[in-house]
Amino acid sequence: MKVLLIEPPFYLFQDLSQGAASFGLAMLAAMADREGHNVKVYSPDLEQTAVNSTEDVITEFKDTDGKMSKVEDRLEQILEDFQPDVVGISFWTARVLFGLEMARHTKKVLPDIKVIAGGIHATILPEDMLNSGAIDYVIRGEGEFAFIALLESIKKDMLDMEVIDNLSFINKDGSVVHNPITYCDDLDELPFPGYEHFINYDKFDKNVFKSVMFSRGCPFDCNYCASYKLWSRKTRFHTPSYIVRMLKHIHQKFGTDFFQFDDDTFTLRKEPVFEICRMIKEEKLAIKWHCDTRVECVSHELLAAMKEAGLDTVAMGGEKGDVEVRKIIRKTASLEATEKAFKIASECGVNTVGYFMIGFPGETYEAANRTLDLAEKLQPDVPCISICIPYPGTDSYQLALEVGSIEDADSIDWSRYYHHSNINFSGRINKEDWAALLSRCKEIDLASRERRFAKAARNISINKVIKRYAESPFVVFSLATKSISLHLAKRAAHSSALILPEELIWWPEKNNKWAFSISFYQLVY
Ligand code: B12
Ligand code: SF4
Repeated sequence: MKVLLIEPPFYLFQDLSQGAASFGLAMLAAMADREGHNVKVYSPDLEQTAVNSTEDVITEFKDTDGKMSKVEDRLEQILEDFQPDVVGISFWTARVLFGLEMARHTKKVLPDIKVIAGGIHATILPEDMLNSGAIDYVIRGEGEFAFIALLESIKKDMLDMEVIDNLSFINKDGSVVHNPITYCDDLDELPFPGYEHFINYDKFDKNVFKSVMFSRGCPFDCNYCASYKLWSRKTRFHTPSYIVRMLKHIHQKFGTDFFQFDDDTFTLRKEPVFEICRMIKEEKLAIKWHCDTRVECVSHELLAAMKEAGLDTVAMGGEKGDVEVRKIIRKTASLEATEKAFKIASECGVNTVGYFMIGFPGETYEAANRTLDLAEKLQPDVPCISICIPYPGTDSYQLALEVGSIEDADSIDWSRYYHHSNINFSGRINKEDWAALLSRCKEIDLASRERRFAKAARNISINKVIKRYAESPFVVFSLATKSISLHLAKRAAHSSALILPEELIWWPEKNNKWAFSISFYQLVY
């Protein structure tokens, strides 16, 4: 069968580039391909990024008024050329409205087509998807095996819907049926991500194929997190050998030399991470990488080994400076342990990203300020300060209902559900204090940029710049001019240029052109 997978647009409407191709869709594409299906993946955000960052212009798809018609024209063109039998769409909360638009448009162009929804938002609110009228089936949770089973079933006219795990569908009597959820026990059974199925993939930056995962599932239970809805709280792991073979495969096939481990807590088990590091060195893989973990899951010995194997940046949660709020969000690590972890990382020469959040439902101005004190104290290279958004399926969503910062669940604009969206869900912080907090966040970000700038200036090597120039002259030229002018402008005006493209740090003003700055720091790292 012909299968078209779609990642609905999101960054495109914010004037931002997307830094990574969807790992989830790359996995589904590889699975479908292994089963003999003809599969393509369409990502408007990545095509737009290719438009922005190369001179080899594909087409300009974005409407200036933020509407979808150009994306839809492009979709129509793909549907007519490819004539898929099935379309699968990935739904994260912030992409929901655009995803449903694309589903509707697909059905308009090819009325008999089956449209399948998957991803975190579809997993949590399958009824919303099915009742939209644009979606025929929902796959909840882990998608790979359920998706293949569903494709086979569609081929056979859906005679066996009851036995497809993870499937939600509307029964003949109009009721919604949810089949039980199961997970893959042996992750090594999965193929490597099929990034080559992305339309126009050869025009993308080599490092958008950076997403990889060593484990699935996180045993912790932070109150704002929805990850367990997708993977459960049981953690499953690949073998180190699978991971190193996968890194090597992507490195050789696409030239990717910067990877990002998308695990919730990469160093949950230390021994296999030591093993991965040992194997990367043994294979002489010339790569750098980033991972996310928790402060209680690192040690000096481990970070030193990871650094030797190419670790560039470790991201850890500083989260909250207020001890009471830490209890509410269920952060078990002490503030001392948090400080120690950041200290160890910088002793090992590893760059750090610190995640912090303000605006929890029920949080006071004073408590939020204590978080900003912590961000200043820890001094990570990148302080990534987010606004707490109560995602559906989380306890913080329930708290937001309780404090009245969400009044009517039906009227929520999901397209504003991203951590840089300027919505105050605290229910306790008034407008003036909120504005003061945001302005302090900007100050903290600005100070961190100056630190990074100084660090980069200390480490600058002409060889590095020449190497980057040889790889991509256009990108380096535009980064250099943008960075210098932005830096000067910021120094002069303390403007709100607060964002790095990769980490998407801080973004209160929508469509703010300055928001997408690329610092000089990235030229030399
Ligand atoms: C890496 C990551 C990012 C990267 C994305 C890089 C990339 N490759 O796309 C970055 C940093 C850019 C990012 C951004 C955001 N992220 Co994020 N991110 C993740 C993270 C850690 C891993 C995602 C991933 O690749 N998973 C691995 C793949 C295999 O999983 P998957 O894509 O979900 O796909 C599987 C299933 O969902 C399903 N599936 C998915 N699509 C489909 C489609 C069909 C048809 C089918 C059948 C099945 C199916 O099958 C797949 C294979 O099993 C997850 C947490 C997690 N561990 O999953 C959070 C997570 C997805 N992110 C989250 C959030 C909130 C965001 C942001 C909104 C945050 C922000 N910046 O404000 C943004 C914007 C997201 C958006 N554009 O919609 C939340 C989502 C909550 C929600 N309700 O949407 C999560 C769950 C984190 C959390 N703990 O709560 N993120
Ligand atoms: S550690 Fe990360 S993934 Fe695990 S529950 Fe907390 S926020 Fe979610």
